[in-house]
Amino acid sequence: LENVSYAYEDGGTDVLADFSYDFTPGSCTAILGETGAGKTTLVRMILALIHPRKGRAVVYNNDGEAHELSALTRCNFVYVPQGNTLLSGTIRENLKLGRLSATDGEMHEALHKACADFVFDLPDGLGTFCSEDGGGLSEGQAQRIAIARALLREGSIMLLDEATSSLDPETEQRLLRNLLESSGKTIIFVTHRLAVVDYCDRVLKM
Ligand code: DUT
Ligand code: MG
Repeated sequence: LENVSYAYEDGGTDVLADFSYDFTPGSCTAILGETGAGKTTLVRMILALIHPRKGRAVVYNNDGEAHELSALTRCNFVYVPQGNTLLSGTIRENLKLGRLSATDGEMHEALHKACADFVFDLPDGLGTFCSEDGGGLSEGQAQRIAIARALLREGSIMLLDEATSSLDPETEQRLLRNLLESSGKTIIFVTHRLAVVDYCDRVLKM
């Protein structure tokens, strides 16, 4: 991101003002900042759901060529949004939204990485039904299934927007360690918890 600015309304105050940051390949960056600081706005800009009013937002391919962020570059990102995003259906059906062809074995692996081993202890396992917005599961359980679903997706850059806010600190740290060890992805991790910073290479305070 090079000197980007963004305001939600014409003439409104800038949420991002002349902001520059370089997320390097393979790094894990923690984004910290109080509520309303602009963390989700930054994530939306990276996903090209909103566009900078000024400045430049690009992603580089393996040949080092810059491509302006757009709907076309979005497929490189794996996004776990803030809030609950499970749909009505079984856990298996929810995970298949990440990768339609995923086998039970691949789903097990993703659930394990996402610290969601509790699924294996449910009487119906992957066939357990959850209602819209994850009903039937605790918030922290739903969050981990949403992360497992994201892990099944392709895309080299993972964006987690407070995707672990309902986990206890130990589980959150274990999950982050799993992500760092196994994925080889670039990780951008929005969090309110300072302790997570120990596991990240870089910290961006908004
Ligand atoms: N804002 C709007 N319209 C929107 C979204 C946000 O005006 O549709 C404002 C509210 C806030 C600022 O932009 O003053 C930044 O919001 P953002 O959602 O980026 O903040 P956050 O850092 O993600 O806050 P939280 O920790 O509460 O998720
Ligand atoms: Mg937010």
